[in-house]
Amino acid sequence: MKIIKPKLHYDNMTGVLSGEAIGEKIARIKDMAGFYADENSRKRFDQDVLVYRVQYYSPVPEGTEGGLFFGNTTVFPGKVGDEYFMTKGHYHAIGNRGEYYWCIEGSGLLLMMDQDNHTWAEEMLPGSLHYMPAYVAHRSINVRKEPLVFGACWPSDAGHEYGLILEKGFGLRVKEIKGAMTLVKY
Ligand code: S6P
Ligand code: ZN
Repeated sequence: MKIIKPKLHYDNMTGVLSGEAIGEKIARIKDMAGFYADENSRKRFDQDVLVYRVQYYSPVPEGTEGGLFFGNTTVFPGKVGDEYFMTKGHYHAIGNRGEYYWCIEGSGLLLMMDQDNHTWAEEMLPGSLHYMPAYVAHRSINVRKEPLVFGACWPSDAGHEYGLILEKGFGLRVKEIKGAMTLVKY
């Protein structure tokens, strides 16, 4: 019997994936219009600055029922005005799909919001594991001066619903106020 060599490699220390069918998604300041409280500060920023980068393995086409995607996200350190760099945040387009995150490097907060806008935060630190139930939006925030790196695994038909987040916000914002990380209402 032929033993097949692995086609994919995952670096446990850094979360970096290598091999075939690995995609990348990047978000720069110019891609974040409408997500930060201080839109004027965002407009004044160098538009090409990287806010976060996602690397993911898609063994099946996006939208395939029953498959799984596996990836990592690096949220770079920085602030727009007094608000820390963060991901856009999303519900899954197919709302009844859950997801796992695990923190690899750095530290931050994972904000979660249910459909009634009830919002809560979990601390992300190396080794923390986070389960996001169905119908719960998720956004990750880097509250330190080093990159925040976390892994993720989600259903290949989950999709991303960003429009609702732009419309109704995320319940809480994470800002640096008088030198301290502070959660404020939207
Ligand atoms: C996908 C998963 C992550 C995020 C990534 C960027 O379901 O939750 O890969 O896509 O962290 O966040 P966002 O909110 O810009 O998609
Ligand atoms: Zn997700």
